[in-house]
Amino acid sequence: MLTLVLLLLLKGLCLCIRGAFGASATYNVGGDKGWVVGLVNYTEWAANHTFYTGDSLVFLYEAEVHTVLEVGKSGYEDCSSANAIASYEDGKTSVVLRQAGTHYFICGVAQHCPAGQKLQVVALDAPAPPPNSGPPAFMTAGGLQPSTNLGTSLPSLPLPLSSLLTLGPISYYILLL
Ligand SMILES: [Cu+2]
Repeated sequence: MLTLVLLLLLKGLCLCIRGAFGASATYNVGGDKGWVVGLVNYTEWAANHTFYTGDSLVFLYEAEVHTVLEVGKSGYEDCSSANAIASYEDGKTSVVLRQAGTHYFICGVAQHCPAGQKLQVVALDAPAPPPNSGPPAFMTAGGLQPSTNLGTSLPSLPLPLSSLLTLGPISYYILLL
């Protein structure tokens, strides 16, 4: 439970940082395990991240063993490479999520996709950077007046010291008002 709260906090923090700087992020698909067959649930992996346009997915894999095919929805569902949009086999494939919406990737090696080596991610529109990073308006529009120097504006005391002692500090304060 605590871990979940911490994760949520971290996620919020990431969003804040992203909002403040408009930076794009890079994700290693599958985390430490990379782009493999049978070891990573890529649906789960994707669900643990929030993707925005401009972010990059990096597929790390053995070039002779796996490939990365970007496909459409039906290619993803049927594990079909027939209408692949793009094909990579270099072992380190970086794909920028340029369009908002769902992106589909499969491994083109026989039986890898049906065994779970397939990924779909939803890219959200990247949040706009803040319009102005200057100081808040109240600090520049004359809202802040020079502080009054209390030391010089105190009225000269109209009462002798003895009466002050009798009146007490509270009454003296009221008199000053
Ligand atoms: Cu594969």
